[in-house]
Amino acid sequence: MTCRICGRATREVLNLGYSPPANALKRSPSEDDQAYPLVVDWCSTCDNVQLRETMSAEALYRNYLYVTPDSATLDAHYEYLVSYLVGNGYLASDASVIEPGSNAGHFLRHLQPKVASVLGVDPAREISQMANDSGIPTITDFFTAEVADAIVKERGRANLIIARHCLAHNPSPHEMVAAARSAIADDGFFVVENAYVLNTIENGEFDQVYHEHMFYFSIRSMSALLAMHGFHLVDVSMSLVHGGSAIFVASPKPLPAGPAVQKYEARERLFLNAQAFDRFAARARDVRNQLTALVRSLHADGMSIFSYGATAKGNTLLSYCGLTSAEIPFCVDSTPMKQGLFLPGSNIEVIPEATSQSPDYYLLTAWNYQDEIVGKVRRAGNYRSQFIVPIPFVRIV
Ligand code: JHZ
Repeated sequence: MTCRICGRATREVLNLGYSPPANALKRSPSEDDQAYPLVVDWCSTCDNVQLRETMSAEALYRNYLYVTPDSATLDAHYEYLVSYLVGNGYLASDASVIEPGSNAGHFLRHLQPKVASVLGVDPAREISQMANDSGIPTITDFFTAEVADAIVKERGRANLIIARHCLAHNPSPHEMVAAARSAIADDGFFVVENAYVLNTIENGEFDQVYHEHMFYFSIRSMSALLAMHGFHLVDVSMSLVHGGSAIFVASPKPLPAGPAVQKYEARERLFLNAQAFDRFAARARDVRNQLTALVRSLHADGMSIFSYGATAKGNTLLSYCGLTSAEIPFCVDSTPMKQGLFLPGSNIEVIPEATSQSPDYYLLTAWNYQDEIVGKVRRAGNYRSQFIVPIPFVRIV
């Protein structure tokens, strides 16, 4: 294929076979699953890592089930993010802020008391309604050029546009970046937060590959994308959230790239290469072999195993490993919209945290909240269940 950013030829670096879309949970295990390929390609010209075959954003997000969880880990991240943006002069108290992909408005709720105005834009019908109902004004749509124009006509240009974990989620990131360029004030900033490719690869997080994650951005691919739409990458900050995420800061003004951009770009030149991708693919196979052997032997010994977190990445993990309700009958998850449904492919039933008995083991499919979830389970009085943590390597804690 050709690169969706720079148009040059790409090469395959990971093939996880076919998997159903992660958030296509079902009302009944007898419903059919539609599975699509999960093949990752790398463009060595601009270092863009991308899904070869993409699904339409319309199919993935209009009736979406991922609601940002209430989480101490995320609250701490929002605190950090705001202090980073304010401390570096990217966000002022009189700012008007737009957040594409705002989900139920968790981040904007955090920001609202600290700025002049907030506006969410999210295509998920039910979830954007939840945001509006809770006092976060939200337009139910994708952040396109037309939507951006309408916003500018009504409210003027924004001082900050912040796209958290959504720019990589669309077959054409050009559309959102172009919309941001037309809606940003001349002295404003466009901030993108996404899983960072070096963390994904170096931590062996192959389960971050699912149909919603169409891009795995690097400094170089992000700079190339931004430059095509008149933005300059000026800063980057790294966060541990979601397995390791980059916060990219761009300006329409030709400001010089700061030292952090140069530092991480230099790291990428050293570590983002064909050998790194080979190791990444080998680690995926190792996790599959070890996890399936462990779960099947525990199951054969009569141990009960539930999964914890009906995550998108958990779906990739279960699907690639071929684990199903035969070994893992229940998945515990705090999201009311997911409860009572069945995970696609594996047919595992999602149950609320409160109704979970104490299985012998939890497979922690939400491994990015390990401390928070283990702490929550212990505080609820369950000292019995052990946790199988699959990433970065299979272990029992
Ligand atoms: P979580 C989603 O991925 C989808 P997922 C999306 N594509 C993306 O990019 C990333 O987020 C950022 C549950 N939970 O955040 C709630 C508990 O049950 O890892 C969630 O369903 N108890 C937009 O789905 C899931 O785990 C808890 O105490 O991989 C976490 O999903 C906590 C903290 C969470 O993202």
